[in-house]
Amino acid sequence: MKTTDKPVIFSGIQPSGELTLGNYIGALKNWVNLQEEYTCLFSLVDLHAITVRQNSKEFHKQCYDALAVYLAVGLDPEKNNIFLQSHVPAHSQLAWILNCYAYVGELNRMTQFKDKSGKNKDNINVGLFTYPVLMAADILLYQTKLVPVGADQKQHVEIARDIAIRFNNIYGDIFTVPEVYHPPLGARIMSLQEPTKKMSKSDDDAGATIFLLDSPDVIVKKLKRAVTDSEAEVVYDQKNKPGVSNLLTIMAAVSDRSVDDIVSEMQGQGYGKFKTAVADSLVEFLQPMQERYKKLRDDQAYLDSVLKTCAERVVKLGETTLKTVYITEER
Ligand code: AQP
Repeated sequence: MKTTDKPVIFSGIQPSGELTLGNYIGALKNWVNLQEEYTCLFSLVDLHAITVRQNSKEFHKQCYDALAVYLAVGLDPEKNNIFLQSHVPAHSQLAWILNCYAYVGELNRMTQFKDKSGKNKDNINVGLFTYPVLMAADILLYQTKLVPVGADQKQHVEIARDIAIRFNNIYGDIFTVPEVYHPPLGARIMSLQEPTKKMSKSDDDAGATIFLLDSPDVIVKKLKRAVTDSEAEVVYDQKNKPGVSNLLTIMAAVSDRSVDDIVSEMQGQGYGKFKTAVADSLVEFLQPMQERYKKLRDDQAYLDSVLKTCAERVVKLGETTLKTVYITEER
């Protein structure tokens, strides 16, 4: 089944807190690069975000903050569909059906479920468990070809593929089987404090994460505190020098340079100078984006119009697949 002539991309970010540099390098940057070649659906996946308890007033604000970030990094709402997941009921409708084609055993293997249920012991809700099925619905609803995400989401895209293949084997060619797309550089940006752990929105140590709206002063402070190692040589070696390698990846990604180029520039400079160079490149990249963000965030009417116009388009796109699935199930 086909929805448009161009192949389709679907991806999303949870508006569950301030967006991070990990979200940018692992996801948003690639969305911007791919937006010309594909029919793109970029969602603020609010239904996923409520699998962890949110403060409703704060959450409402965060949805708009994240929308303004999407636009400020360069996603064009004229060319792309930028929308709140909850504005398109077909996501939940298809998710229920797919729940009946997903197995408890395969969901039990999901590392994100294990991590998050470990972190939220007082709220291990069913939504957290079936999260990958809702994500499969997000993807399969639009006959998605490519899912550009960070490395942590690979397992979820694989389960979406498995469910699509399983459904197609029973009912015929209903769903496009999606492929995962990871960026060539920066599929897993690491914590600045524990560089063997993913940089994350909800890290207890705010110094571990660069937020896209951090001020230059804060960025400089976080970089100064970033964990490296006891040597002083700027070399890319993920296994033995995870902190330095992470900083090299970050600098390369935001300045569109190669890691090798930065390594040769930093020969004999020591970690102090290296960290200053990383901070400078981050500030240089983030400042103009933050200027655009401020203007966009102040224009509530514009943000509302983007959500409304895109949701109208997306609702129609989603209906096509859902109808086919309903008819198929009745056969
Ligand atoms: N550190 C990262 N490196 C590369 N890509 C990353 N992504 C997230 N962190 C990194 C990618 O960003 C997209 C959206 O992520 P998400 O909102 O589903 O998850 P999250 O940012 O990890 O946030 P959570 O789950 O709300 O909370 P935390 O971070 O506290 O666990 C995805 O494409 C993801 O790969």
